[in-house]
Amino acid sequence: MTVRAILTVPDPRLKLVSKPVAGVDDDLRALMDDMVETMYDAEGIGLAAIQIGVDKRVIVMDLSDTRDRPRYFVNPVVTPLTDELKPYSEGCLSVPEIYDEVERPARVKISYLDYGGAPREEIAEDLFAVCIQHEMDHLEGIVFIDYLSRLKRDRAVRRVQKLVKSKGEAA
Ligand code: K1U
Ligand code: ZN
Repeated sequence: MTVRAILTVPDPRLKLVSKPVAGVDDDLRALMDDMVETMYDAEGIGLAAIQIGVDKRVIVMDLSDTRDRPRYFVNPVVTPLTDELKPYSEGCLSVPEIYDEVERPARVKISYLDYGGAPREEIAEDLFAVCIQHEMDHLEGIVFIDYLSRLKRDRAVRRVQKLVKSKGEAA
């Protein structure tokens, strides 16, 4: 398993709409293994394939305290089950050190293929609902700062560029 580089804003690849995968095979499982390794290394709770530059509709997530329960969502489809919107202060590994509130449906249904390629359906609430909708947005080329005002978004991008530059210089 390999830790891959995570793209940060304003990388244009983060705007791509990811493509459905034909099915789950060993190559796709190797990609998902790398994604989980990358998510753990970055101390995130979720990751979409496009964040490591791969435009496939694949998401990994681990919401456990023990960081040993990875979950895999291939070709996910999310359907809101309520009009109730809940705010949450979101973060993103592609927008490091920036947090801001986004409102999303509080309860959703997720249909997807799992690590073994089996079709699954489940209901998500709370942080699970927030995270899967945030990751689904990545598959559509949307980053959470796109929901903020232009002023906030531009400021976030500038801060990330400065952070990435300073880390590059220190390396
Ligand atoms: O997509 C990503 O970059 C992963 C992102 C997932 C996410 C976190 C919080 C709300 C929505 C989506 C992260 O893992 S950000 C870093 C993080 O671990 C975190 C941030 C805020 C709350 C909980 C966790
Ligand atoms: Zn994100």
